[in-house]
Amino acid sequence: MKKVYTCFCTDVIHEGHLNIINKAREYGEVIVGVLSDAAMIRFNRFPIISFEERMKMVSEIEGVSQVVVQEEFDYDEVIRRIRPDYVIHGDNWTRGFMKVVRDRAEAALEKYGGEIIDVPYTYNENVKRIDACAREKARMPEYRRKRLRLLLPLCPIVKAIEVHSGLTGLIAEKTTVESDGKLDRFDAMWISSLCDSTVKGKPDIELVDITSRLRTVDDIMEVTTKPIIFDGDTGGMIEHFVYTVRTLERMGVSAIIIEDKIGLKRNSLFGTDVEQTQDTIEHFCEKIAAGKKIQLTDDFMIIARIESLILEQGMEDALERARAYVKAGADGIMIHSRRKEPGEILEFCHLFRQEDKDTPIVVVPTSFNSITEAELAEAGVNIVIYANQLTRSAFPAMQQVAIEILKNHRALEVDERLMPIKDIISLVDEI
Ligand code: SPV
Ligand code: MG
Repeated sequence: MKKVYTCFCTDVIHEGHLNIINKAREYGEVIVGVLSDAAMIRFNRFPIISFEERMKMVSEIEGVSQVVVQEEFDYDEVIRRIRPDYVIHGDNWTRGFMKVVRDRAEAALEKYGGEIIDVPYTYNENVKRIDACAREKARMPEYRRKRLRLLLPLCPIVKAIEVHSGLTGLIAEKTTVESDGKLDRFDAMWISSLCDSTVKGKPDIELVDITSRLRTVDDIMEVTTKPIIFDGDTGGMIEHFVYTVRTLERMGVSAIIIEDKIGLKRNSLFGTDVEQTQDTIEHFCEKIAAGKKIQLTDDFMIIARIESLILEQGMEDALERARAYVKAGADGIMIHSRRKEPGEILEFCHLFRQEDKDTPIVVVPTSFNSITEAELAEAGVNIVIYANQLTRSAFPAMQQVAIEILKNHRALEVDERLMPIKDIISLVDEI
């Protein structure tokens, strides 16, 4: 009997899945792969029920003769392992980012004469509703909050990009590329104080108040599912910080990063060009501990950001602070630098990792931007944040268009560079 393989990446079996099974049965014995939690978490189909429950659910479908685990989003490994004669899938994978997965499966099958069967994708009202329901659940605070913690051990390095609106949130959520024959996406989002302030035309000095910052968080949350890392600036007064932690945790934000500065905060990239004061170790530890104590779940992370290198206080000061902040309960350490070369960041990572193998390290390579994700991962970094690139790319593009409209007294000349009207009006999905 021929072997027919399909993979389910779902929490609910609907008629589309049954249709695939029935079609598969016409070709031979049906083997269904259940996508692992790790692959589901990374590729945005956040599992709502456990892996064991999904295995059981699939094994109970009539006509399924075997259930196996598919570890990777890609089919290569599972094809090599079970050598199916056919791989059957909805034809939705002939388009969009899934096409890469299909092409790779096809290449793996071709090696021994296996074939792909594309079945017309079932997309009726009922299936749409079930799909929307699963997507909505993934947006709920209890699911999205823990996603950063879950991702950390699963990713070689968690990649976060700056977002400051629903639209930039959608870019972070949806952008997918094929790189080195594999799909790649951002894993998380960073709500930068610099960009959240800049888009409001305000300086990055903790002037945009927390109510306004939370409004931005809410706009982003409404249209995304990826975990959010919130730039909490200094965290403010301890008495206020505990309220911020509670609110962010309740909303479903995954982490806050607070920096060890006090008084009027200026952006770190000014370094010592402006007056900035570093907090004492004791006071900052008190803030971290107060935040940890107030949390209601184990999901939310408080990450301590060390400004010693920015403020030229030396490596030993940075390490001493890292030790103290971890002891006070910090769930991660962010080390920042404004040097062009990554030397001091790598040195910190090397020394910190000698004494602490586990605490996640976060870096923001804005200045030292030649370093690659692989090099950072190799140095023991767990989260890389691209902290301001979307804002910095949008502003010059908008400014140039404004200049040219003024120069030409009309918009014809800029039109070529603009997104077509038909694309912008359908950019955002309606619910
Ligand atoms: C931000 O993005 O607001 C940051 C990172 O805090 S930096 O601008 O490099 O200080
Ligand atoms: Mg900031």
